[in-house]
Amino acid sequence: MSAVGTSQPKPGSIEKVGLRKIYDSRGNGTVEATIFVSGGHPFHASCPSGASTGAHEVTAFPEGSVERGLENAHARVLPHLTGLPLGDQSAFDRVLKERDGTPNFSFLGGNFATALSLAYARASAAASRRELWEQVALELGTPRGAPPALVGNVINGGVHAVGGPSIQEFIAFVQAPEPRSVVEAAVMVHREIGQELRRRFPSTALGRGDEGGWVAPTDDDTALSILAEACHKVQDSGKFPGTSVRPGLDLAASELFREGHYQYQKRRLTPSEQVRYVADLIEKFDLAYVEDPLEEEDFQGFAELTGMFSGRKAPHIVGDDLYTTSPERLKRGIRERASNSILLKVNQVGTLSDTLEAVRLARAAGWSTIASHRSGETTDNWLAHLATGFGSAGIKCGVLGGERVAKLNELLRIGGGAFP
Ligand code: 2PG
Ligand code: MG
Repeated sequence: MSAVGTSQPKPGSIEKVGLRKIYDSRGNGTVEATIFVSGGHPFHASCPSGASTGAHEVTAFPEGSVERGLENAHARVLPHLTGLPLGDQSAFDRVLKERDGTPNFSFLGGNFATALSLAYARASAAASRRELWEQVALELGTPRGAPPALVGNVINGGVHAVGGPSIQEFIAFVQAPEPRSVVEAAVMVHREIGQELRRRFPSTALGRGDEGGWVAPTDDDTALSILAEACHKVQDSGKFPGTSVRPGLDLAASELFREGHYQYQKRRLTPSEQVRYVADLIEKFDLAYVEDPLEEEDFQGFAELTGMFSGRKAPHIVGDDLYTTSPERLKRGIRERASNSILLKVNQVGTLSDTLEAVRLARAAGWSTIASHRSGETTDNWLAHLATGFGSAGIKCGVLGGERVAKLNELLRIGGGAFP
């Protein structure tokens, strides 16, 4: 982070940097960075990986290999990090970019850059005796407010599941004044859906997909009705006063787009039919959240859909693959009014600094931000800190599975509250 005031304790400097190959929740190799600061204290951060990756994301690993990333990092990057002072995120991230020397981290790997950038952010926050979320909030001038809503994936489809619906994610969008209700209400939606699936498919083996949501042999329409029903049930249960529980979707439409059409199990739509279809779903199911309703190059289709909804009733219309967290692509989206929200995934762009820039741009445009996990996750919990520090409207995360719960439990810690 840049300067945080003169009365702060003087931050230290980087003594040594280590990298280690570790494994994500799909069993794929990824990377953990460790930054040792003067005095020998280590700060770790690891990086998740996507499956439905956007075409404009930075390269995750050079030549698709964690080992090659380790070699390249040791040869050309790590020696230049030793001795750097803590407390200047943009300077640190600039060194990563300069030493990488490519426009898209194809030498170092965006996942290496992400792990390093976040380990550095952790070390810097600690040097200023702050939590990571506090440091980020200070950098952005984020006021303390309600916790982010949980954008919780409860039914998995698309490339995150085998034998499920074509739409990638059926989401419970849960908003509450404090994080415990957020988490408990989302878990209750997940359970309700499990019960309903058991009732409908009594002799089918049901499972969970990559993000911990249910996988069942349903089509999109059935999955959406089951989701909406479960959200209503939890909302009406009276157990969570002041809490709003509404359905949402990540269509991950680039994954459905083939030869100019959106290809679902049971329908094949032209781009303009797709806009109408999604608009109808928003109205029919009162969706609070719609991510990637059109494929990743269709700024115009996004703008058409966004233009149909305005004011307080407008759902979050969120660009994920459309923007890939890139400030440049976001600027275009803002100019063209393509959406009203951006999904933020640090490893799509490779550094915390560029992600902070995307937050600033979105804020200035009056858009919401949603800080997101990836489908292949580690147990690291920095996402909870970023969602809070960014002042994001939502944290996108699965509801169950150790690597998802790690972030939700961290939200409870950040949210404060009394012990125990
Ligand atoms: C998405 C993400 C996370 P992946 O499309 O939004 O839910 O999936 O990490 O596979 O890109
Ligand atoms: Mg997405």
